[in-house]
Amino acid sequence: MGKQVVLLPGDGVGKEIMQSAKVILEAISNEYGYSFTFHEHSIGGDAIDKYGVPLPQQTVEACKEADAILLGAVGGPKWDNISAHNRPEKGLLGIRKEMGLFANLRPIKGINALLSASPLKEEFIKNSDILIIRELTGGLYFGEPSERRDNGNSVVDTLFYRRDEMERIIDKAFQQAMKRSKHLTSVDKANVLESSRLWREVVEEKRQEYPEVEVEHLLVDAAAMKLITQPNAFDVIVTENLFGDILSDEASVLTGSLGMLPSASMREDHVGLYEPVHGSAPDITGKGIANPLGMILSTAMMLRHSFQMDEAATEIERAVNYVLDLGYHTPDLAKIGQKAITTKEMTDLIVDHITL
Ligand code: GGG
Repeated sequence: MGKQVVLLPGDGVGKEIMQSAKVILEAISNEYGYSFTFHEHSIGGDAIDKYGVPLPQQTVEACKEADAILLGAVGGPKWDNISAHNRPEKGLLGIRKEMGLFANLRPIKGINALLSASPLKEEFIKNSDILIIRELTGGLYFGEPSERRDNGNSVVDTLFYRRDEMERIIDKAFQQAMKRSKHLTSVDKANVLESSRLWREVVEEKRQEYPEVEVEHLLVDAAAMKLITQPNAFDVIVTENLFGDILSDEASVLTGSLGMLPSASMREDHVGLYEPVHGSAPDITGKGIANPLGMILSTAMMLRHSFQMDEAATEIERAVNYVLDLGYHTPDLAKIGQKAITTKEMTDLIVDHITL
């Protein structure tokens, strides 16, 4: 029957890069004999236009039956004036919550061919290899109440976490640190926030179970600075939802473009949701020039984490690096010098270089 993959293209460039993911999976299927069945569903602004809500019930049901989910991007100016509880982003937050996907893994690796695309000095970013683990279903993005008060003149958002929500993400981070260089940086704002003080307590408790892991606590402001001045000082970073969202976008400068970053949203089993870190990029939507590599690398993460197709995943990553080494790039990576190519051209080149 093959692997059942739900595709949620979403909005803006999400639709364009999802096409790239499909083409790559078809190439993998041809080369390796795997079988994938695609089930396309609506989310975000696209779902608001079609069904009046950002996360229709049929999308949730399809995702719950899937072996894995690929998502493009959600949001865009078209839906800016919609009520806060019905925005496109609520679709994305909602599916993460519905599926219990509490751990967002965001690998950030300096790519040799793109060193000159980064505004940072090459010697800082060369060989950088960081895994940011972001808590994904709690914190400010989900806390209630979250509302305007006083005729819109005051506002409340709620930062709420239960201890067990902290324990499971911090445990996941220790597990990942054990598989890598056994160095874990926990990022918080413990000098100000009560939630961060509980976070630190939980990290200190958990580290007793992983005595081999060296643990460092950093305040988020210091971490933000160190990430771009000393990226090689990091290996695995674990942090709560909002800090992780911001720090991983910041870390994208290490790779030259936000368009390069993949992500995996996981729970305890193998089911996961895979999406590029970037959003719907309304400024370039419809031009056919979006960088598909964050989406393609997310597809590789799906093959590895959900389907244990490690060889195929590694082959996609190798093909991406090879094509970049040849000097091809999309316009977001324009600093590397040669003529920029389109989303489709980049995708086709990767396909051409995928071999068994
Ligand atoms: N592919 C990522 C995406 O669409 N991002 C838009 C967004 O809603 N981001 C908020 C978040 O990731 O929590």
